[in-house]
Amino acid sequence: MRAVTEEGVGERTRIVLWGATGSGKTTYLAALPIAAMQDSRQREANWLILGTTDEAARVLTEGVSELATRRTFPADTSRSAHLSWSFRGRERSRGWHRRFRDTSFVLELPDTPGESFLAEPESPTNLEKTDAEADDGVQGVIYLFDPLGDADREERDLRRLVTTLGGKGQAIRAGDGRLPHYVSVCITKFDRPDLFRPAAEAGWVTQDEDSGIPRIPGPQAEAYFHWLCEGFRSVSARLLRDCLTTYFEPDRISYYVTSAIGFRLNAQHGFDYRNYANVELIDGQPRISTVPHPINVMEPLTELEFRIRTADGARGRRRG
Ligand SMILES: Nc1nc2c(ncn2[C@@H]2O[C@H](COP(=O)(O)OP(=O)(O)O)[C@@H](O)[C@H]2O)c(=O)[nH]1
Ligand SMILES: [Mg+2]
Repeated sequence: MRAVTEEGVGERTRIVLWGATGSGKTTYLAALPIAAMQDSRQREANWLILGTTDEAARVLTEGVSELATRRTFPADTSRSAHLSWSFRGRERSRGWHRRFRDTSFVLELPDTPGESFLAEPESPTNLEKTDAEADDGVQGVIYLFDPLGDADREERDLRRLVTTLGGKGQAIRAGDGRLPHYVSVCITKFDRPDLFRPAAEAGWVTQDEDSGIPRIPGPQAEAYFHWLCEGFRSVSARLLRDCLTTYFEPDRISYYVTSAIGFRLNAQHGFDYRNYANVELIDGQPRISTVPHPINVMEPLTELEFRIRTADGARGRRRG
């Protein structure tokens, strides 16, 4: 993968990747090129993903080889500088006609100085210091929510996103004057048995006709998110859910049930309910059992870009 510094990046749709420490950001990034290849096969799309700096290019290539070749999770990147990746693609347009369109956008991982989860919620973070830069021109958010994560920390982290996007004043004014950004909420780690089993038992899961690979279809993903927040775990994430719908327009939020690595599949690439856990411990280290088959990794991103681009006058309003 080549590292380039692209010109004109500021003119393209800007999307930030956000989520508390451990929610799965680095793993999601590493799965993106793999998901892009899947997308190429399934939708005749064609994607080129480039790091906009050497460091960003390195994070991407190393992530992919860790996930796909070494079958381990990418190393901790919680102390990284602001990184961004440029996406250029040719995809088949939605609808019955066979047309292709070129698309391009930038995905950014904001400065995460230690993602200081030990810091007091009130203490200023470096993220807040960069408010002005971070807000400027960002139109979309990929927000990763780990249902098994620490709900309090996740809520704090979501508030930081609101502050970063809107500046302190706007965050406080919110209420009815919500932030204009489009959001894809990705509920991560769907493959984990401690998440998948209860979801299946509660009737959320359906299976793909051909492969049998489990999914929670788009229209149910939002209800599933609410179900998770209502106390799927001992600590409820209701505050987090309320924060999301208070500060963002509910009709600009889409929900996806995501797994960066997918389920363990059998030799026929099918799903087996008796043996689907895709992470095993080998010498005490987690190892991914079968080649990753990401679930809902590209979709939240390409559909977010599509929603932003087709929103009537959205760009004009933001720029104006
Ligand atoms: N089973 C499973 N575990 C995941 C997945 N994504 C992340 N993880 C786990 O969550 C940990 C933290 O993920 P990471 O991407 O480093 O989170 P970050 O701190 O937001 O960058 C990883 O080391 C994995 O153990 C996934 O799709 N499936
Ligand atoms: Mg990370």
